[in-house]
Amino acid sequence: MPTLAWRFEEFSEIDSTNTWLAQRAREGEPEGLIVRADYQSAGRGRLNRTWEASAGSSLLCSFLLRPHVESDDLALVVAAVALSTREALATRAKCEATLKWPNDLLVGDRKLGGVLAEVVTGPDGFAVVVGVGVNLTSYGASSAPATSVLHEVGAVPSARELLESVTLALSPRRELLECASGREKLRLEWEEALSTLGRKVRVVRPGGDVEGVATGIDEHGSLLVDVNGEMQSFNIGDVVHLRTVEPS
Ligand code: BT5
Repeated sequence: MPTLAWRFEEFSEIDSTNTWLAQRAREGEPEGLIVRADYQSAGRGRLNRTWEASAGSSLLCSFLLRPHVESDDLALVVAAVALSTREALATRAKCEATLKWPNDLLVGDRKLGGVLAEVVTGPDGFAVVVGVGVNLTSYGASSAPATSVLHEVGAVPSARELLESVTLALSPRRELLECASGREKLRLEWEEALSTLGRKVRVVRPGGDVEGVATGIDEHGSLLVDVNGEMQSFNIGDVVHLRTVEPS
């Protein structure tokens, strides 16, 4: 696959970078467009939740990808972007984050950022719009524990600088999505980066919560949880980290 030609559009204010890019995807925009904004008036999380960030405080961006993957493997697309953001935070900001399945960037148990992937279908097939929010200088009004790069390491790159590093880190991972062996590499890297594994977790689902020990990620990116000795896999849901389980 030839290297992607990334293209950037930037706004001082927008409703949501995901909403804007999804519309462009529907209109047939080719892969590789990236949008970044200083402020979102209607920033979104998953499941109709909101993403709060004051103007200029965060990296708020979305990537338009058109990977040749089955819908089963969409979690790995999220992982490719989350892992690239984590790498960029380490190299550009000296901020070491872990990932929480399925889509959070954490420092300790505090949320530093999140990823929101949405599938768009249009005349040119399907596209995945992957949005990333990272708290740089402040961490919004979240009631859950949150943090920022400034709070963790005392210095911050600009949102644009961090975005350039994420993009650089994403290029090789985007290529890995194209073949089974590449996706397996991503899966292994994701397992390494997930602080969810080896922990007692609660998976919160519409059908009822389940508790167990998170043990791994399967080939499609679903979370494997040992529930009283029975292995169950979850491809959707929120996870609450309960505690670390010592190996016996
Ligand atoms: C996410 O959702 O974590 C995905 C967030 C993706 C945001 C980006 S910003 C650029 C792009 N355009 C968009 O419109 N969205 C994407 P979720 O796992 O549902 O987490 C949402 C929850 O995180 C909220 O309900 C709050 O509890 C919490 N939250 C909101 N703002 C936060 C912040 N700045 N820092 C930490 N936690 C926050």
